[in-house]
Amino acid sequence: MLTDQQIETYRRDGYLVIPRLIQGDQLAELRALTDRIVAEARGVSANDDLYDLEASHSAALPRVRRLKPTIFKRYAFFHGLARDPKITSILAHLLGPAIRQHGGKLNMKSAGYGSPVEWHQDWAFYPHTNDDVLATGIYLDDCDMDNGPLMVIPGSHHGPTHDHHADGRFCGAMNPEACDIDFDKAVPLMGPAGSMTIHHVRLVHGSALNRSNRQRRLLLHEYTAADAWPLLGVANFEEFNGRMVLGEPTIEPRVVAAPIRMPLPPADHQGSIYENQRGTGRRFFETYEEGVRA
Ligand SMILES: O=C(O)CCC(=O)C(=O)O
Repeated sequence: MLTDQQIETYRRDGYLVIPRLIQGDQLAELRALTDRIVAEARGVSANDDLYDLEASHSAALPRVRRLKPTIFKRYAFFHGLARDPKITSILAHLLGPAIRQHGGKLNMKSAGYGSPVEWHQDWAFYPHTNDDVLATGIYLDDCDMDNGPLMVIPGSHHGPTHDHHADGRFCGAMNPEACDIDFDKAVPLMGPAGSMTIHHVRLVHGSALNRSNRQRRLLLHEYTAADAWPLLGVANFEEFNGRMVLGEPTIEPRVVAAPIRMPLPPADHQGSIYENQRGTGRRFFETYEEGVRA
């Protein structure tokens, strides 16, 4: 349950942190399953529909940057966790009684080489007919300032949708120099393992690299009110409705004015956010490739 004050804070600032939501056996299983899937990347030599690999990955020394949305189809545990009433009962306060999972992924940010994610708004990737859309993030590890917490710009979800294009193509990252945002106001979302972050789909956010010797894994779930329909279309209606996590679907999308830019034409390196953001030639956060060391 959320208090009225938490709901008000979310509406005003665009984010919340719920400490220790996932605990005990459930957290242990989440961590053990993730370890197992990452270990199975040994022998995998290129990105596929499950693994997004670090540039420094090799089949002998597996380095996974992200587990892709296919985890929700392949593993009953991930499928079930996205629908867990502990989560959906909280979301009902923010999105209403009917909710659909849009997508999700598990970002790794490993010790020693975990990549940063440049500033962006999720809305630039998947605009909908209304913006009752958000993402939750469950930390698999204790997260503090040193291992790359999710960073947000409070209140930025009330502002414009920023340009996420470079050289005429979608690149999945804002140009920090071309927008009117004071990045010194960024707030880190931290907490012990099992804590859940919530951020509004239009909130500006990103994360620095992991400078610690501890990993920082974050399981992201994207959710929409059931009457928020994706402007890029519904390819498979049965699959679309199969992603309902609470309440009943509708064929009457609700349309509310919100600033929109389409993520088109697609990125040169179309793929995960890391691939999209590659090669824009502009970086806010330092990367290990550039020689930064913890
Ligand atoms: O993993 C992170 O710290 C940021 C994730 C994120 O914003 C994304 O993947 O869209």
